[in-house]
This record gives sequence, structure tokens and C-alpha cells, in this order.
Amino acid sequence: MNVIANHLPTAELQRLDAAHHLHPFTAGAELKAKGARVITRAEGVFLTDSDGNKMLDAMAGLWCVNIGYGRRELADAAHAQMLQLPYYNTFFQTTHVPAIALAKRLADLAPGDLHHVFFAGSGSEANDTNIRLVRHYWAAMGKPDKRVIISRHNAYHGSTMGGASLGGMEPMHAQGGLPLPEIEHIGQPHWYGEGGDMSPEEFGLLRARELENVIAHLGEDRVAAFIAEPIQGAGGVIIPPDSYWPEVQRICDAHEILLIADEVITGFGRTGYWFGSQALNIRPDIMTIAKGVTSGYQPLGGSIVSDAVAEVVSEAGDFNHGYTYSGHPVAAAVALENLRIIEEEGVLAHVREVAAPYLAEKWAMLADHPMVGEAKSYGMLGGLQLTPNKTVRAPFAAPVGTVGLRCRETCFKNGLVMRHVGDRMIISPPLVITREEIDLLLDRAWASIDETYRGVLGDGLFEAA
Ligand code: PXG
Repeated sequence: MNVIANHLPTAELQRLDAAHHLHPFTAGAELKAKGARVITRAEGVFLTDSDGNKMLDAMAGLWCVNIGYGRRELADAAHAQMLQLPYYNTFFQTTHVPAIALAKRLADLAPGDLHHVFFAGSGSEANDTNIRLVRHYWAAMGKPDKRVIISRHNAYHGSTMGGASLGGMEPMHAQGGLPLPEIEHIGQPHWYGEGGDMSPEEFGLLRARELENVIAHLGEDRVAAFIAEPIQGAGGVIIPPDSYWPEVQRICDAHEILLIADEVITGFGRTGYWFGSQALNIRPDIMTIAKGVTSGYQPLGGSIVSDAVAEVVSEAGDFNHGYTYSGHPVAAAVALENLRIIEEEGVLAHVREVAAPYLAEKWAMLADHPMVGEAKSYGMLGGLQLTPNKTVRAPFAAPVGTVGLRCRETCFKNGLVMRHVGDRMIISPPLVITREEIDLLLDRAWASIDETYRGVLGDGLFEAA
């Protein structure tokens, strides 16, 4: 069998990588100077690099390895499916058993009347589908002017032209002439960073009502949909105030606006439920899925659509949209096996009853550190704010992200993969993480934050802006 072996020394792998591999969201010259970290294997919640260092992966890859690494059942499912039918498309009135079975399974798991799945290869592709789908839907409803999609600043919805336009990441918009027309952005419910003197609940309502203001300004006959992550992930694990989602739901209902919940991160157990919409009591018309649907073992995304929307679109002739890999049989087989494991091994109950409460208790204790302003978690998502002055929630005088980046590098050195977004530190560990592993995660997180703090103090960077 041709397993791709780690047959070269690390420096040579890094040299070849720098010579030929363009990395996502990476400054190439900087990486070339430093050399990429080469990950060679993984088991459970631990990664191993080409020098034999073992690290606790508190990001579950990129928010996706929900059942942890090294599950042979998923490899066996892929192997068996490849032998039976490695590929066929779902265009031109054909289908196959893995796509049928996965669509049915997702329809059963999804809340409310979300019973129809359009498959894609990733979350970005699925959100591109959503843009076309909601506009096509409203056109078929005789309202062709309902085309505007409202999203939020600091949202992440993918990297394609459509996904990045829906997202609210300024550095992404700055490259390639984005956002596309007829996509608007409102403020995010980020109380810690932007709530000023308001209470979180007041601020949540204020931010929700920005949606109503934009709808009023444009006219509801022009607005097709609102898209949002139930809890923002890539934006820094921003958990909205309790007042936020009920008000957003009220506004979407009152103005006939389709609600798209982007569940790419919050789906498949991350919140302790199959979907974040169930945890937060959201009633979406469409959900975007990817990542945890296969625990990242295969690329797969999709849009889960309500009966009402699917019926209109089905009656409206061809939907001129689709991907070669829509419903890919191997990815679908792996997804089904992953969902079986989540269900049969009680992963949701483990999150709700064991892992999330324990993580919440431990993570909150990081706020005792002099450089940590707020440490909050929801399910298996945690975010904390590094600050030089927690009483006034002040940012650092140094450029945003200077201290966060230092902290991330210190975590790596100490055997912990924890991400930074600006000066927020974030985690999203595999859902199957044990209490002992959470202890280890928190020991390393505290030690790394403290080491960063001492360095920052020494370098005169512990200064408020
Ligand atoms: N929606 C959400 C909410 C996401 O988090 C996507 C859509 C796009 O999915 P694909 O499969 O096309 O990547 C995502 C992806 C980060 C980071 O830096 C986050 C994502 C992807 C890459 C980096 O945290 N999320």
C-alpha cells in the first residue's frame, strides 16, 4: 500500500513546502523564513509533528474533528464505499444510495421542517448555494426584487466569492473587490468588545434591531435573507447575549425574511445538541453544514432546507446549480458512519453532561489571571479576551493581535494548539475530550498565558491603548 511516508527530514519537508505549496490565510514569505510545522499523525485529541512533538489539539483541526482522530470505522467506511462505488454524480436525474441515506439521516436530525438537503463539497460552497437558492426562491414566489442578503461584520461564511462576501471580514473584502453587490452587513453582538456601558441584554437587543433598521431602510420587498452563525466561530467565539436571537427571530418572522443559520461550526454536537439552532431556540429556514458532519475525515458541506422553500424551488423548473462532488458517495458514507458514532456513543450527552460543564467551570477560572478579561464558553467552544486592564475592558496599546499571536506561539511551544483572533484566544476541542484531557488543556493554557504575560510585561507591552 502506498502510504505517504514521512521519509524526509523536517527541514527538507519545510523547504519543499515553501518552494511549492501556497498556504491559505498565510504570509508566504514569513512562512518560508520560519518553516511550516509538519503534522504527521494524530490519535484521539493529540497531534504529532515530524519532530515527534505531541500536542493537544484544542481546535479539533479547524473546528471539525468532532469525534477525535484515529477512528478506524471511518476509514473502513471510506474503503468499502470506494470499492463499491467510488464516484457517481447526482445530476441529470441520477442518485446513489449514500446520498439518499445521508439526506434522509440529516432530514431526521434537523429541527422543524428542514427536510431537504442540497449537497456541496464545503461550507463555502454551501453558502454560495444559499445565495443562489434564496434569490431563486423569491423570484419563483413572484418577488424578484427580494435579493439582498443581510449578514454581520466579523462573520465568517467561507472563502469563495460568495462566502467571503457574506462574511464580514474586512481583510478578506480588501482583496478581490468584495463584497458582491446586494449583500449588506450589520453590527455583531460582541458585547465585550463593543457594548460600552450598556448591559449585555440591552446591547443584544440593539444589535438585533439593526437588522430591522436595514430592512426598513431597504424595504422588506428587497430583502431575501439574513445569515448568521448561531455563535460566531472564526470571529473569535463570540457568544451573543440571551436577548439577541429571540429578537432576530421575531424580526425575520415579522418581515418575511428567510433566516439562514450557518451551522458549519455549531453543528453536529459542538453545542451539546445536533445543531446550535436547537440549543439557542432558533427556527431557521436553511442551515449551512460542513466540518463536523464528517468530523473532517472527508470534505462535505450542504444546505438543509425547509419544506416550504424546497417545495417552491422544486416547482420552479431547473435550479441551474451544482457541484461535481455534490453528494460524493465516499464523503456521504463517511458522514453516515460519523453520525452513527456520535449517536451510538452518546457524544451529545457526553458534551452536555460531562465535557461542556467541566470545561465551562475550568475555562472561566482563566479569568483570574491578570491578563484575562473575560473567559466564556458555550458547549465545546471557548473564547477569552486578553487585556491589559480588565476593569475597563481596555485593548492593548500594541497593534491588535500582537499579544494574541505571542500567546498562540507560546501555546504551541508548550504542547497546546489554541488559536488567536486578534487578542482573543479561542478553543474548539474534539467533543470526545475527557476530563483528564481538559485538565491538561487548562494547565497548558494557564501556563502559556502566564508565560506570555511575563514576556509582555518585560517588553513594556502591558499597556492599555
Ligand atoms: N461557515 C462557517 C461558520 C465557517 O466557520 C465556513 C462557513 C466555510 O467552510 P469551508 O468548508 O468552505 O472552509 C466556515 C469555515 C478560522 C477558519 O480561521 C474557520 C473556517 C475556515 C477556515 C479558517 O477559524 N471556518
